[in-house]
Amino acid sequence: MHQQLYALTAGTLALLSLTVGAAQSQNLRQGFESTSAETWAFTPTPATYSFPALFDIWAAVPSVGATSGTTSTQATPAAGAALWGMQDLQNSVTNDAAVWHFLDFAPIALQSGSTAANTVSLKYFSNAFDGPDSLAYVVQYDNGTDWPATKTYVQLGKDTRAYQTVTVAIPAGSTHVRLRLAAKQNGNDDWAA
Ligand SMILES: [Ca+2]
Ligand SMILES: [Ca+2]
Repeated sequence: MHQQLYALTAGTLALLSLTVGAAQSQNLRQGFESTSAETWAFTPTPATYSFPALFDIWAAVPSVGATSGTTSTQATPAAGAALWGMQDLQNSVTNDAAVWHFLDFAPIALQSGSTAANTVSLKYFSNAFDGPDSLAYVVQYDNGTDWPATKTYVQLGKDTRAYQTVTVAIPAGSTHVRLRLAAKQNGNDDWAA
């Protein structure tokens, strides 16, 4: 009775997963481990990249950032060995433009009855996002491919230094659910999972 669509994002977002307590319930997840257990398909835009020497990361990685005194905390996976790292997203890949980066999680056809997934959850971590930086998400309940304007998204914490869990209830009667995570951020000294 506690079916949960669980998105666990590491990185700014760390991982996404859909989990449930009861047997036979609908349960999908994505923790960026590149295993068959990661059942919620996603698409990154722009395509993934990782240039650790430049601190430019938009990829599944073991960690992101570095702990430094009281000002910064490295993000390590909330579970497993990988997280989705986000660091200095304004870089040579983006022609030094501050462009939105998206992780789009594919529409999931919801089962009917008591086995249907009824929540979407995600875990995220942020370190020292400043004024112009943003980490946000939106959930849609259809089988579509377009998304609302980014200004309407739910904003996430800018400097959590620990994983936070967001859980969204899926409205009764929904046929599908899909999730978009959005990040716009610059600087080597801020990151997210
Ligand atoms: Ca950089
Ligand atoms: Ca920044």
